[in-house]
Amino acid sequence: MIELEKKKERAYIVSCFKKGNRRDIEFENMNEMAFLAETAGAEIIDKIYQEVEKKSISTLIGKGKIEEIKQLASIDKIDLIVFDNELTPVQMKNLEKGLDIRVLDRSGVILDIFASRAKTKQAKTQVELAQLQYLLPRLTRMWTHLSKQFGGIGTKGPGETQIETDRRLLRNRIDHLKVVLAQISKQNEQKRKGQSKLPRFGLVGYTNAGKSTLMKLLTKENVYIENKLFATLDTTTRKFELPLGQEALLSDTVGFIKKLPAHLVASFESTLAEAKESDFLLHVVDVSHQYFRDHIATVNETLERLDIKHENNIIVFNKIDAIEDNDEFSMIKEEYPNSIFISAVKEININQLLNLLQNKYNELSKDYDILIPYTSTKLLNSLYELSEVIMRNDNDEGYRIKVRVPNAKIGKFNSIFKDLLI
Ligand SMILES: Nc1nc2c(ncn2[C@@H]2O[C@H](COP(=O)(O)OP(=O)(O)OP(=O)(O)O)[C@@H](O)[C@H]2O)c(=O)[nH]1
Ligand SMILES: [Mg+2]
Repeated sequence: MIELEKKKERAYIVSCFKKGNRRDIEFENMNEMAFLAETAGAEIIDKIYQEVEKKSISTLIGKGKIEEIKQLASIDKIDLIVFDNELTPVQMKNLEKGLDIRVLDRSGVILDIFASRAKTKQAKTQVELAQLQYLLPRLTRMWTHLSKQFGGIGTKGPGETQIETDRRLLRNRIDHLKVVLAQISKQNEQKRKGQSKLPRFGLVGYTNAGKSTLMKLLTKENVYIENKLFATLDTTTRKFELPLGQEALLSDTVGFIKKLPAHLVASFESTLAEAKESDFLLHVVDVSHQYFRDHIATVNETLERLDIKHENNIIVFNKIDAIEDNDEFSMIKEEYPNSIFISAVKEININQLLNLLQNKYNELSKDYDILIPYTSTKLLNSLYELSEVIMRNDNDEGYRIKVRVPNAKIGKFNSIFKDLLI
């Protein structure tokens, strides 16, 4: 019911913010909301905002504004009003009643886009879970809708008992989906454990920053790229080659956005597990975007919410081909001296990026536990050659050793010690 139709719906974007807030930022948020709504299939006819001292608990915007929007909307033949605010179930219900038009909020639109993009079982389950959690407190409103739609005698809407029953059904479904997701993430974890011990680089960043474009360029794999928000939902991991010839893994992940619904973040946690387990994260930023600094902050906040460390990330500023102002560009370079500036589309500075990855690769190392039987003592020499011994414990079976192997030596290390790992 919160899905948009296939045909383009004519929509207004409405935003309500406190007097004294920075208007340019609020307008940018509205632009982003419009881009989201367009991605979901709407045609944006106008953007309307109201600055208030205090947002109304029951209707968000004032009564007069509701009346004004209602009149404009009837002239413009508007099908849908999208609020760039998080609406409470009560506000949504009252706004729909007052405006007499369907109302969606930011979360509703994002969920809708995710629902239409989800392809794998994991993504579909994650989206359904987030949708149901969003729907649960709004159930009464949905029922009011239905009874209106099929209006007439005997369809005055279900009584409280019916709604309670439906709530219970929804809760059951939610519990079931959680179990399914836990199973999938366990399977994935198993799969990753069995995967190669190659070092893994993860791409994270704001939606539309160019993560998948970079992924495609480095791995030569065909990945989905689009100038729309949330082109990528599932994490994909592919091999790529470093300048000195070693192989490493690169993971492309779902992009982030401001005010991402909490349920969605929570349910995508397992998709992002791969990013979490990366040895090194590249934070891709669209530097040609006027508000890229806000994007960086949002991505870092989201990573924190997901308990993913970001202090050591390298920022990769992408789309330098699209920067028009050279002075501005010089300033940004000074502001972020440890970053790298590339264009994934025009293939500028890609070697520089690869060299950086090579250096990181050389720095990276992994810990292993190994048991060398006393009959194979001669292996100790190679072990010391290839790794750093962190702990050694001699017991009945042999030498139990914890070692740190630099990734550059993992290949050789594995070829000798693979069968002795514990
Ligand atoms: N001008 C320019 N455009 C780029 C560059 N890299 C990517 N783009 C464009 O930016 C848009 C988004 O690219 P994607 O690679 O899909 O971005 P993403 O970060 O994977 O986006 P999501 O999957 O939605 O999070 C596409 O239209 C790309 O062609 C670049 O270096 N320069
Ligand atoms: Mg992508």
